Parts: sequence; structure tokens; C-alpha cells
Amino acid sequence: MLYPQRNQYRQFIDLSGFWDFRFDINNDGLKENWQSGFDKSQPIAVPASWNDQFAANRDFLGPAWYQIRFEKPWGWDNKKIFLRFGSVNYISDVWLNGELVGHHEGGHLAFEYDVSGMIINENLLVVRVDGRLEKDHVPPKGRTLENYPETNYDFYPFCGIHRPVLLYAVPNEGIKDITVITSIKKTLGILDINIESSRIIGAIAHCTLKGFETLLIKEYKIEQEVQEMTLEVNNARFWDKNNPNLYSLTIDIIKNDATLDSYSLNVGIRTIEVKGDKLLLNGKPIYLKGFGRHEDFPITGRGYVPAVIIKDYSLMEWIGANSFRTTHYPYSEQMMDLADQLGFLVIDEIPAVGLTFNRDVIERELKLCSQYIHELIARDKNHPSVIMWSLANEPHSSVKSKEFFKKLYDLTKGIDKTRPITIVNMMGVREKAFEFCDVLCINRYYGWYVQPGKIEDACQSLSEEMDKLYERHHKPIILSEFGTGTIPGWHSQPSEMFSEEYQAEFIEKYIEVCRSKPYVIGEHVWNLCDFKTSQGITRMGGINYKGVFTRDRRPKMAAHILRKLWKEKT
Ligand code: GCB
Repeated sequence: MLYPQRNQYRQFIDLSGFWDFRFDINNDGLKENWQSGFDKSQPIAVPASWNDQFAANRDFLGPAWYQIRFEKPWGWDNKKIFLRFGSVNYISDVWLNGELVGHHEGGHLAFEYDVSGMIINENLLVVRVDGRLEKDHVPPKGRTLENYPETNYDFYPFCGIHRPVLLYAVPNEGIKDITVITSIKKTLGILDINIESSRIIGAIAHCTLKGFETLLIKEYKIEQEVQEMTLEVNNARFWDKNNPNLYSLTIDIIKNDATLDSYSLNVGIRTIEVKGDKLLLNGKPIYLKGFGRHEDFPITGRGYVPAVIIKDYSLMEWIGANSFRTTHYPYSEQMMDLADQLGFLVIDEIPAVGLTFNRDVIERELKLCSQYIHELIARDKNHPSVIMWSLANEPHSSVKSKEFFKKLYDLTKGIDKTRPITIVNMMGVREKAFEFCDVLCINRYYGWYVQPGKIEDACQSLSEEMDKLYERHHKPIILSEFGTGTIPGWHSQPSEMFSEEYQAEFIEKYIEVCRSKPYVIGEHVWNLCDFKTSQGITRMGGINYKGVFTRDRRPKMAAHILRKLWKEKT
């Protein structure tokens, strides 16, 4: 799935801005035909969650309606036109000029519709968004402790149009998709490129690779819908976390001496593989230092805010992090582009958190997870920064989950053979899916939810558990979450739970344990920043305070300690 581009052959307009909005409190909209346009609206900012934009209805999860009018841009008459949503949480139905365009389920992945035959000069776009929680959604409704809204996961179920809505035009005959897989032979960088095109058999694909004094040009005749081609770069500059070298690859499609289409993308030449108990980037072991994070900010909720993305990267660089996991759903496409540019290593996770495997929902869970895997890999496959796919966070694993995850594992490997796969787990040695996962990720809170206040005992438990897990599987282990709730400005000596001292000491000691195990290949602190959750007795003010930074991105004491540890030790 290619992100829309602007050049001589492709254009897009961004529909972000103020839209009309209406809560559908009694779910009357469909009966009353709001899909053809509705009145009594109020303005709303798009993209952003609706929950914190108004003085009322914060916890109303839908349905709610959006509409916007736009004119067809000049010069788009003989083009294919698509409407593309970066993310809408959770279910969306879309109408253009009163006609149904499509339905999409799942909150954090891009989807698009071909609207070429539907678009007129003056258009009305209407979107119904339903973020209500249900047991057969992924992620699901549920609760272990009482909470409101009732999420089976620990973040606020923000709703709305969360990422940009783009209207874009491409040539009728042109490029549909590009897949680039890179490999390395000594100093040679090899790009295996697949170009999927529409109705251009016999045309020429003209490939140009530029960067670092390299200019490679090669032409291929397109003989099939998916045309394979190879480029080889001598003395290539490889992509890695310290040198995020990116080449620019441009594919021009030429027929009868006329250029029909053109698309450019960044390519990082790198390999990633698991060997024994190590994770190798370009053949060399890497150690991950970083965070779990959330797309979360006051007022905008889970909405796309470019400045927050920049700030988070800048804080991660300041503190010495080299990686993060997209907890617990795929992040925006812009976040992924910047990871390529800035040299961050990303564990890319589908939005499968809190899976229950209950008999009445397991089929739906499998179907939705499979859909998310297809959508995620289609979206993120060309990012050198993506070093691993994560199929779930803390599934409530049971006897049924092994077969469930084997299917997802095989599906993922079938689409992308090049990247290791993990599941982020809380069951430890009892997790059967660890038998086939390439890397084992565990989230641990000894010294917090269990053994409260006892950091020494907690580290002992962590150490013993890691050894047991390694003895059983002989695979690399990442400590993918560890942390403590910490009220900024709350201090104690000796350290005590909820104080800044406790968080700092806990993180430092946990890291010591990780560093003492040769098979541990990464430490991801939970969380980069404080973030919004449902209300409940474990979340004061509906906030999870495990951030090393506050929700408005100010450092707690632990941030300074981490910076010392991460900047000094590699
Ligand atoms: C976890 C979850 C994460 C929670 C965290 C916590 O294991 O993966 O979503 O926020 O614990 O703070 O309890």
C-alpha cells in the first residue's frame, strides 16, 4: 500500500481541518438518513479524538457523525481517485454524495476506497464512527477490575478520525504497489524489487537509485502484473541505528516514450535475523534500549499531532533510546517514516491487546488479527526501521491460543519471510506460542503488582524467571515492559512506591538484571510518557503514571537516570 504522493502524475489533497460533527446519542442517524447530510452539527477538529474536544460527552463512544464538503480538484478527470483514511477508531462507514462507499473495522490502520466513479464537482463526504466497546472487537471490551469505560486493556478508548483523510489521484495505467527487500553480500547491497502495476504489460519500468554518490539506472520490461527486478549497489552504505542511510528509489513507468507514472520511496539497505540467542542487524548483534509508548496527548487524544511526534523522538534521542514498540497498535505512517530517517528500531505491533480466546469470540479474533496483519505488512513492509512484527500484547493465553498464534505466525511469515516475529506475553514459561516465536518478549512488574515495595526480591524473581525461560526455549529475550506508577514531584527517602526515587531505583536495578544475561537483547521501559486510561481505582485521575516523562513531556527523575545508563552503556 503506497502512501499518496505529489508529482506530475500523482496528486493529493488533505481534508484535515474543521469538519461538521454530531453525536448520535440515540443511534437515530441511519434511520434519519444522516448519511445524505445532517444538520444541528458542531465544528470538530480532524484529525483528533472527539473525546476531549468538548465540554460534554467525553465517555460517549459512539456512534457519531462527521461530514465535510469539498470540490473535485481541477485536472483529475481522467484519473483514478481514492479516498484514504489513515486511522478511524473503531468502526467506520463512509458515504460520498449519499452513496455508501465502504465499511471498515479496526482502529489503527489505513484503508482506502476507489471513488473514481462516484466523485462529482461538489461533494459531500459523511463518515459514521462507532467506537463502542464489544467483547468480539479487537481490542475487546472486558475488565479484570471495575473500570469505566470497560476496556480489556489499559489505555483510554479514544474515538474518532485519528489520522489525516486524503483524497488522491493516480494515473489509470500505473503503479499499484512496490515491495523492496534488501540483502547484503560483503559490501554489496542487493535490492529485490517487486512492482505491481495495472494494465501496463509491455511498458518499461525505469528504476533510478540515488544517494551517497551512487546513481544506478536500470530498465525492465513489464511482463506481468507483478514484475520482479534487482538492483545491486557496490560499496553500499547500509542502514543502521547510528547511520540511518537512506537511498531514494524512483520507478518511472514509460510506454511509447511517454511517462505514465512515477513513484519514489526511501530505501534502507539492511538485514535483520535471529541467530542463536542474538538479534543481528547487518550481521552484528544489537541491543534494544527504549520504550513502550502511546499515541496520547491532552485534548487531541489519539489524534495525529506532528509536533508531539517530533518531541517524542527528540526526548528518545536525548535519553539515549534506540528503539520502541508500537504499543499496543500501529502508529501513524509519519512516525514510521521518521523512524527510518532518525535510525530507530521498531517492533511493529498489530492492535491485538487483551485477546480472550473465549469460545464465542475466538473466530472473530482470528479473522480480525489476520486482517490487521495483512493491513500492517502492506503498510509498513518497506520500512528499514521495522525489525520485528508483534502479533499481540498480553493475550489471555490458554490451551486454544497456541493453535491460534501458529496460524497468525504462519500467515505473517508467508507474507514477509524477512522479519522475526514475537508475541508479547505475561504467561512466562507457560506460554505455548513461545515454542515457535523467533524472539520472546515479556512484560514484568515484580516489585509493583506483585512483591510491592521489594525491589531486591523483585529482581531475584525476574532473574530466575528469565533463566527458566531461556533454558526452556534458547531464544533471545526482550524485557518489553517494566516500570512503576510515579507521581511527578512525589519523593521519599528511603524510596517508596509511587515516588520518583522508587521508579528510578526500580528501573536501574531491572536494567542490571537484563545486562547480566547474555541472552537478553533488549530493555523497553513502560512507558515513555504518562497516558490516559479508563477510570478505576488503580488509575488516579484516569492516568497511568508509569511514564518516565509526564503527559506534557516533562522528565521525572528516572529520565535522568536512564539517560546516564543509556548514554554511557551501549
Ligand atoms: C501491561 C500492559 C500495559 C499496561 C501496563 C501497566 O502489562 O501491557 O498496557 O499499561 O501493564 O501499567 O499495568
